[in-house]
Amino acid sequence: MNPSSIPQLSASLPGILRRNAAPAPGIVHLGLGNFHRAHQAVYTDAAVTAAGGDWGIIGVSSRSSAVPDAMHTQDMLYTVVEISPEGSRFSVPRVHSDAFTAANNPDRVLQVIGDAATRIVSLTVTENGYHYTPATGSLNLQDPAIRHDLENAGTPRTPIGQIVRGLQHRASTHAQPVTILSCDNLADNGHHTERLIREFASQLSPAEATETLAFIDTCTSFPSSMVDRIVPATTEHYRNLVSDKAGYTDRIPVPAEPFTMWIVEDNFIAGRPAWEAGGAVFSNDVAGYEQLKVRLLNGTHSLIAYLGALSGAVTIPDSVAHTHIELAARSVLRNEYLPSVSVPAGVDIDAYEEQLFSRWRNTALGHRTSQVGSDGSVKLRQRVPLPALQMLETGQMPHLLALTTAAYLTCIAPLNGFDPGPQAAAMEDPARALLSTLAAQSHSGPDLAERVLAEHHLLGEELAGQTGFIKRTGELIDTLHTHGPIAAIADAGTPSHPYAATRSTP
Ligand code: CS2
Repeated sequence: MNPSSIPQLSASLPGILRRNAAPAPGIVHLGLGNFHRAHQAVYTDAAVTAAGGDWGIIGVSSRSSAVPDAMHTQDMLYTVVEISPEGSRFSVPRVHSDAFTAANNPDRVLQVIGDAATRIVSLTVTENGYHYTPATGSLNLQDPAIRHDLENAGTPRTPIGQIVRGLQHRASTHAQPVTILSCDNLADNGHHTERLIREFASQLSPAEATETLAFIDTCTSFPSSMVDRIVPATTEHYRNLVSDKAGYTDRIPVPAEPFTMWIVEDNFIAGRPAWEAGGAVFSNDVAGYEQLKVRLLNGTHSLIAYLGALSGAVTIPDSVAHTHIELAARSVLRNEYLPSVSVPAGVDIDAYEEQLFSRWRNTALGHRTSQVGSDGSVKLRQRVPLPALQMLETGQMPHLLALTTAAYLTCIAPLNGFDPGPQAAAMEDPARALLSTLAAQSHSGPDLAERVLAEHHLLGEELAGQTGFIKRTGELIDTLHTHGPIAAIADAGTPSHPYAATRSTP
């Protein structure tokens, strides 16, 4: 077909939409990225199809207007492209009633969060979007963006600032209740978000703080939720796939794996969509599922990403195809993450592990090591310290958690003269500048590990005092620099690995 004759995605294309219009808005979602559009939006679409309700989503993008602009030219539509080695499946959710960019319309953010019709404010802003201090878990009051939001009531830039300013608006007008729903990979994400919101509110003038905190006490709820779906970045490949196979052009398709999971605490003060219609599970054991996911999936994912990047692997499937990386991943998952998790009733760990490896091997998806490896300074804080501390307390050295940290630092903050390769160079990280400075001042791996973990508390205060772990991380940084990932995996003592016999012990 001549490309110019392919129609653009719109509501008038026959046969692709399940309803005539998006529902009236009831949800404001902060973070209009791919993950939201392939996860909560899909569940909401199923919920509204099954049970109706005014649960349309107003999507708010933080700074970029690319997605809102494209959505407006496509009748608020986009395609979810489910990718598996067997082929691709296309679907078009119709749940977004509007979309805009916060940076261009800061007062509109406050207006929509403050609107009485809004009953849920949900967030997928990544670990980095919460502006907390990894060392303490508290709101980072030194962060210029948080300072800006405390000083400028009408133009908040951070999600926490936007929510608190929106809640102030609600408190002073109609005082209708609203649920704040974090959908990010943070342990105990409901409580974590509530804590940061309360910390921000406490910094307001005494009268404002009292009123806002009283509103938070009585008119908000903060359910925790565990979200799971591997959603890579959109590339030209997916745009071409949609125009070739679905027969229309879409500027913003979202690739996603077929697997999807959502475990939610049923604590919605102002009602919620029937997300169970899309397969969401309402459970009182969200914490168990979160631990399972953040540690076994996300934690192991980080190791795969960093070792992969250092081995030249562009994608996660390329990385786990290296036998030594697969063995290291299995070992960290089983021997170092799993012992720290209270496995929820009914979860079969053998099946869960196999399912993870088959998801990671999805070569068709092209999930990049540089994407998973980005923002490690905030991600590892969620993944590594608690399981590591638990092992250290019982006298065991978590060699592979030390290797995860060492591989991260080797990618982001290599010692002088070492080139970790293009995948590592493509990783973004809010701590990159600081860590590079520390690396430039360091003369060895142990020196770098000491500066980063003991002096700067990158993985929290408790781990900062664990000299054995810090030393082990430093030794592994040196091994990675001088002998590469295979030797470092052997050095970390991956069981059943042919190099394991040569490992050093603490
Ligand atoms: C990944 C996650 O980027 C990362 O750190 O571990 O984005 C992961 O793909 C999702 O959490 C899967 O649900």
